[in-house]
Amino acid sequence: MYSDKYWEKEEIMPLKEIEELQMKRLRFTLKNAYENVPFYHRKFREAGIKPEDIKKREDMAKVPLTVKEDLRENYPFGLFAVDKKEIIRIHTSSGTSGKPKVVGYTRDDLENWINMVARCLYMVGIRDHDVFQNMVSYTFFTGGLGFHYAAERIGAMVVPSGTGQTEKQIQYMFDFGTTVIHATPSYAMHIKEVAEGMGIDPREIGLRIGCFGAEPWSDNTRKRLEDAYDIKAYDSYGLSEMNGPGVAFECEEQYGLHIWADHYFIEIIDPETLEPVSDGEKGELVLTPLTKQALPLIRYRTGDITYILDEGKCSCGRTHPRIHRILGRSDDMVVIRGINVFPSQIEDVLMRIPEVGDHFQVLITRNGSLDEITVRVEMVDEVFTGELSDFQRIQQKVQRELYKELNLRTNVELVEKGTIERFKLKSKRVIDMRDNL
Ligand code: DLL
Repeated sequence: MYSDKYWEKEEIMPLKEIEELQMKRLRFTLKNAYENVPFYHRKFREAGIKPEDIKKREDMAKVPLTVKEDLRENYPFGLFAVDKKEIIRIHTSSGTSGKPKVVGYTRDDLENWINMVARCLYMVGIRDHDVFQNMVSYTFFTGGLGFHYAAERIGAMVVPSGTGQTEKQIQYMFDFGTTVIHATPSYAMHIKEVAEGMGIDPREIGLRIGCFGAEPWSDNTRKRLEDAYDIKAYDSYGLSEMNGPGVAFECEEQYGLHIWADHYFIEIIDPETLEPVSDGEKGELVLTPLTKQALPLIRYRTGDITYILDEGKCSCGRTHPRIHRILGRSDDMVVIRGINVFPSQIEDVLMRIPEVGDHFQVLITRNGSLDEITVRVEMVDEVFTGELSDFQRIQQKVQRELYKELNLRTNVELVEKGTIERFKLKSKRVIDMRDNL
């Protein structure tokens, strides 16, 4: 611990010093990749560049990008820069198809990662007196062990409960005096529902803080979670290829996520042209780890869409830039009748309508040559009168609100509570049936 307020001194380093440190560390990463990963040696040669050609930030645009497919093609360890005996842990991340992406860590990598996540937890006020219930998968998913070791490092008491057995999880929260929960936002919604089914008001548990991430969610979902549990809910962002969680995290201001610029070189590019966007513009986040020994991915395309908030220094005192919460993944985006739609936009609209319950599903079909989008939502019990006129009123309201946000006509289906699938890890809310028709 650096002081009462910060976990590490780097969190409040003057921006200029961070930038100098970035360039110094970038040289290490580029050299590590070029000298120790044949894939990068070849790519750099083909592009006619050497690590020493990258002297200033702007020079990075000359360096070839790395994509998820590169990891799959070099499965399992082809992009590692160190001997296998230096690797002390691996994790994997599976996409929708094909081989998983395998990521590896040296002892120093793990040490850095633990401290990065500890930084995030300390930043939102988690201390050694807290009881931290870690309700995500502990196996290949980086969220389990990533948070586990960081919370231990802070000195909190960790409850490694994983996912599932939801009723027991709720009982443990009471028995162990849990004060902090970590879950995906969709599982947190599900836990709330299960608690209510047990006749428990989740506000009685005595929680203070919720850390939620690993999938897109919205500000209106945050409000629902904060109200339901009487907590402050923080957005947590990361990806296995960049260690896992701990890449970016909200501070107590809850206004954008600080992204740790001493460990990651940050770029935002236009996903179509692949050129850097202008400052503050929306685009795909591209990251280069600056301290990673085992897996120095260069200009890695995360697929995640966001932008840098240009708000000057944060009142929490941390100097690292802030990104807007992830708007969606470029591969999650659906194009309906020419309009781009992210599931998180739909979620944001639905979660601010009080009559709408916590779960929804989006079905995309094709009727002749026309795309149709159907949003299925559950209603909250209190408004479920069974009267047809109430049904129609709510249906039209949801349709109207969605139209205002998306500029798109949608079919809205109101369904009974419990009809829509619940998720324990990442949710899958969009079912695109156009390819199967
Ligand atoms: O999801 C790491 C993680 C664990 C993050 C626990 C936060 C908490 P992967 O399974 O490799 O790693 O998935 C990474 O999930 O590229 C995003 O598309 C998405 N994602 C992660 N966090 C957020 C978030 C972990 N806060 C992929 N908001 C990323 C939106 C997120 N999307």
